[in-house]
Amino acid sequence: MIIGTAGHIDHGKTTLVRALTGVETDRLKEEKARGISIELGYAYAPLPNGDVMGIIDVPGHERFVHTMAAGAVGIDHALLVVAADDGVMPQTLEHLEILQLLGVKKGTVALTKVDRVLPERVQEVKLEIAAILSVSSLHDSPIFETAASQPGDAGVQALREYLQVQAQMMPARAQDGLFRLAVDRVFTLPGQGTVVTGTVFNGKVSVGDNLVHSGSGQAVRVRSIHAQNQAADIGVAGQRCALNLAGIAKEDIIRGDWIADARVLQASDRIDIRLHLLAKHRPCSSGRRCTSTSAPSAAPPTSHCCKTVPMSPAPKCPRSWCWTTPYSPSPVTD
Ligand SMILES: Nc1nc2c(ncn2[C@@H]2O[C@H](COP(=O)(O)OP(=O)(O)OP(=O)(O)O)[C@@H](O)[C@H]2O)c(=O)[nH]1
Ligand SMILES: [Mg+2]
Repeated sequence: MIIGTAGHIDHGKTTLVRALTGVETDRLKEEKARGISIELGYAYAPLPNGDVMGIIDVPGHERFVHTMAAGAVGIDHALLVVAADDGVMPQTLEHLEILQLLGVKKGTVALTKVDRVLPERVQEVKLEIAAILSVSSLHDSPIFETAASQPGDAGVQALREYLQVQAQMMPARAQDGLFRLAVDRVFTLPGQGTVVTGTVFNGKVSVGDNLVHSGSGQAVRVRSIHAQNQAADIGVAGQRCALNLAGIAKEDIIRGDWIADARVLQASDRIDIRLHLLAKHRPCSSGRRCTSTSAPSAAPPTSHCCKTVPMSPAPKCPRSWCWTTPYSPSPVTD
């Protein structure tokens, strides 16, 4: 099972991952200096049944939301982190929406920093969390109270055991279908060449396979594989894999590219799109339709910008964006 963290900046995601796995996922000098996560972090923990559970730690800063989205692609289980002192904040909501857009249906909530607040505040934030989850695909998620910076915290222990059970109960993903891996990192290993890492969406890959890079159309050959952080002969759907590739330079690949079976990467002159509106939408006086992210009762209002959708035969819209942000002094609501 691949778990992805989510949640507002400084709410304790990286601290919690460290407490759960013993792995420090903030590796960059800049991350250590600034005390915030900037890049995706990866931690792996063995399961009692011999499998490996992977955790992707995402940054919470609003400027790195695209990095969070890249990390959340392909995860099986979300670990939504909410700090008991702050409560639900803008990126709590934004990350939750991204998880829904990506179709993540399973999750767990860690209510962190409970050592910093009184019990009444814990109950208050639990209500906020229940309210935002109730209108989301993660409405069944249990909430664990944690104080991850305290050694041997009972909440972290209970959360670890719960996640382990979830991981062991998760049915294996089907391995049929054509192989494709979504790249979230690319680097060069001295003496080995280009390595990409990412989650396998479909199918399986073996050492020696010939694949194609989506961005350039270049053919690549798989020299070696690491699956769930261990050397392997094959990588299968649902695993995080690192592929050492021959035939392509690091500079040719960027996050978001695919490494896939050539039959997946067919050009087409038409696409089907299914649009998913995040919040209820309503017609407004200008003839546009704006989405209005009205927050559930116990939750604070959301801050989110939504693109306007001109509805035919609506008059031309003077603005291309509609902001409904109750955090701003004078929100535009129509
Ligand atoms: N008292 C207390 N402090 C905590 C707890 N969890 C995290 N912290 C502190 O909160 C600060 C932020 O923690 P991080 O784990 O870096 O937060 P983050 O969510 O990973 O932050 P970004 O990745 O930048 O979004 C650090 O100083 C932690 O030591 C906790 O349970 N209790
Ligand atoms: Mg972090």
